[in-house]
Amino acid sequence: MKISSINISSEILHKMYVTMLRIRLFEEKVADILSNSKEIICPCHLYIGQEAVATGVCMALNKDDYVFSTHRSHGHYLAKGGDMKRLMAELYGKETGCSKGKGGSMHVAFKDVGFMGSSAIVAGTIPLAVGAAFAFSIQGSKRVSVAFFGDGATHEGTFYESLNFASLKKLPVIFVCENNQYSTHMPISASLADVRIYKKAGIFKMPGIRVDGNDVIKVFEVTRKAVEEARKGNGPTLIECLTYRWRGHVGPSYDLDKGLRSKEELDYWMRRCPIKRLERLMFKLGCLTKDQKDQIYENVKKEVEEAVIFAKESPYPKEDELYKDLLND
Ligand SMILES: Cc1ncc(C[n+]2csc(CCOP(=O)(O)OP(=O)(O)O)c2C)c(N)n1
Ligand SMILES: [Mg+2]
Repeated sequence: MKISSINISSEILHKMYVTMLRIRLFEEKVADILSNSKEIICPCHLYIGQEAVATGVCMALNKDDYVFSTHRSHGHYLAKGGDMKRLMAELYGKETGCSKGKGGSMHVAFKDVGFMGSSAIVAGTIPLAVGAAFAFSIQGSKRVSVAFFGDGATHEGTFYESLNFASLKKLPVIFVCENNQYSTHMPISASLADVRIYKKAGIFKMPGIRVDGNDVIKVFEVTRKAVEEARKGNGPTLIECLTYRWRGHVGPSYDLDKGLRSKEELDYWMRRCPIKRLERLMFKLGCLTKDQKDQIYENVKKEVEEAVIFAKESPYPKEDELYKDLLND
């Protein structure tokens, strides 16, 4: 099937659709739990609205490629293939969690699928992704490493240092900036002298591309090209994905009462929902029927419910676990 400039199979479209839906329904459930109970007490930065970025990027990767994530971690974790039950258990602080209940939403990892970790330190994982790419390069491996980060991370010096070193050494790393146009409550126009983040790549003689981050196929397409170049030894790419988070910076609220963003702005972006957009395309192409759609929703809802049951039924970590796993043991 030919869509935009690439051939893409209906199998890939289905996988994209299911992945985005798993992220969306998982997070809506988390939002619901946060709003109505105290079962989850760790701060959760929800990814709803940005699903096409994690999905499009991770679809272009192999299982043994590495991904490094941020405080807004759930979408990256699920898209790279992390186990949903163990993510929910982590949010519940249980010993079956992917970080044994000691990391919470912002510190998750699932190394079996190359999801190397997330961090609360803004921009903190960018140099880690570069370090991993440096190791791949020294080993002569064809693997690539991806750093996901927000627009706010581009205020940090380590972002520029990382771009410079990666370009200088032609490292196989893809820098994926999710420009959701806010850093906590600050709009990007109040914090960056030049809001065209992709342009910062040129200073370091590497390609920089801006893409519609709510178009999963476009994100997949540009990432696939960047990965191809990286595997050939041609160095890094900076991909700026323009997108928007529907909820507030942290927690389930829409933050419309804070005088920071308008209902009109939120509505505009909700009309550009990345999942509905792909759904419409798949209907049009005849590769998704109404019955299939209903069945996919049912399956994903069931998977999310099972993750909640698993999390609730799991025990809390024992007290003697408290000081373990701190220094790489
Ligand atoms: C080094 C550092 N500075 C400040 C903070 C506080 N902080 C947490 S999230 C955040 C905003 C990050 O914005 P962005 O990178 O755009 O990601 P988004 O939340 O929009 O996904 C800030 C400033 C932090 N955690 N780490
Ligand atoms: Mg942001």
